[in-house]
Amino acid sequence: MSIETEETTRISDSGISRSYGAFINNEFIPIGDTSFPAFDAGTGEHLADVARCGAAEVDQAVEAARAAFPAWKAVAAEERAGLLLKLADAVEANLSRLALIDARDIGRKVGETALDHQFAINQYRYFAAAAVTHEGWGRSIPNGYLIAKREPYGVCGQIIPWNVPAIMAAFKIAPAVAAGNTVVLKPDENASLSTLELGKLIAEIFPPGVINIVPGLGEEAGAALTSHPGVNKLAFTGSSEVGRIISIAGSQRLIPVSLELGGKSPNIVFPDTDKLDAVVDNASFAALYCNGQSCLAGTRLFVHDDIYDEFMGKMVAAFKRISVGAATEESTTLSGLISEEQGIRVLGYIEKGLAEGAKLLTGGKRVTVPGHEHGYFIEPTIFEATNDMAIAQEEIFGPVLTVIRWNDFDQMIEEANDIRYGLAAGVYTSNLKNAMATADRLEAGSVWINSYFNLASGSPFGGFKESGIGSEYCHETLNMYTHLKSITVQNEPSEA
Ligand code: TXE
Repeated sequence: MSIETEETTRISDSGISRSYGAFINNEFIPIGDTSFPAFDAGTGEHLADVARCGAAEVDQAVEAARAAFPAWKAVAAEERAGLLLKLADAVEANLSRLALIDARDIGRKVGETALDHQFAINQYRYFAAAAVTHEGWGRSIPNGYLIAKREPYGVCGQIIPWNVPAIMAAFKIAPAVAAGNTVVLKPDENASLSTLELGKLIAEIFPPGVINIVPGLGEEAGAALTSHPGVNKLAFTGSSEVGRIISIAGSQRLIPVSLELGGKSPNIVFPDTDKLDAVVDNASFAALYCNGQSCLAGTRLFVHDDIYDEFMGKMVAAFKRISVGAATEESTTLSGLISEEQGIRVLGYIEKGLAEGAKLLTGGKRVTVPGHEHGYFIEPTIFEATNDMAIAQEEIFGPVLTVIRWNDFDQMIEEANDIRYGLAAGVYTSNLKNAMATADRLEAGSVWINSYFNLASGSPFGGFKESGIGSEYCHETLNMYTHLKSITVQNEPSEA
């Protein structure tokens, strides 16, 4: 995908507003006294002011979503699908400017944020198709019929993180509205702009109140949405710690909660692997996509003893070739982290790795990028470690890869599974039997064989263990957004 350089540097051409209020009933309500600034993550330029919504705005948004629900539920699935397709087309028509807004807002390189929006477009299209093929079932019973039908819950309260805002918004909005629900979505306070821009596109396509967006802080707008009595279903992506808070709030109200949480995924290289250079590329991408700020990142690389020296020689050389630079430069391979806070956290883990006795193979330091001093850039880093170390067990969310040697299959599987998370895994081997034996035994929601991040539309995506509850991105996701109701019909009343 080619994005022109001038276009990537001129935020003034991106159509961005100077301020954004809450998006309710297809209108941006005027921003009040309480707002927070959105800055360019690299340069620190003030991009816009965003409403810091509280309980009052959340109330208003939930009210709008409740009012819109009966009519939206009654809309034919084909029509809902048509509107999702229109949204996909609108995002496609705005792709370069949305990618630029994200690149500036969250500091990720513009080629990657463009891919995020492409991924989002695929989501809207996939769930348009799913909307019209999501069917219940029926069968004859003695003297009548049994019908099992799917019905939307009502208002879905959805909370998303900052790392891939375009993908997250699509992951939440597309299945919810495809199934006939209405939505109140809270974007992350570090990454609200492209989601609010999406609101402008939604306003041209969907009836008022079907999709509402309440920007704000987690403990304010997020907490108000989570505990709102008018919300019928909660969906969250973020840290396992906040996921637990949301799960408790949902269970107190006895409403369904789906969660997509953290990860620390194993990426396993067998000694019989073909094309080592390609595997090095895959393993680097697995660790560094999104600058390592991805729940799916393949951050625990298990490399077999027999090929360890050759493979790691190539991995270290590949990491050393990576150019760290500004998000808006096309030559950049790795850009900066979301915030100083995240940067300090990542450097803290690097120090912890050294203190634990892990061997630093490359990287480990902060980098200054001229003109982007506000940003927090960190060299791509590789540690040789053991699985019990904190750097191998905890989600670092930065460009830090932990490598673990293995030579015994059963022990490697045990270590790969010895972690609180279970989101994804990669396996590289030329032997199908190895691949399937490994995939069967891994405790992970997605296993990729001879690839990583291979998310074809419709792949079930969800976590085992503390990585979450529920599957997104697939046809079954619509089950997560619907009740199953049975209607039993008897031809005539039978005598008791
Ligand atoms: O996440 P939070 P943070 C992991 C990753 C990262 C760490 C912290 O390890 O370093 O989490 O990131 C909202 N009630 N992931 O602090 O706090 C918040 O406003 C309701 C993995 O950014 O979980 C935001 O919209 N909502 C992850 C969202 O929750 C609350 C992606 C996520 O924020 C809330 C991001 C509350 N009490 C981080 N507190 C993944 N699974 O991809 C916060 N929020």
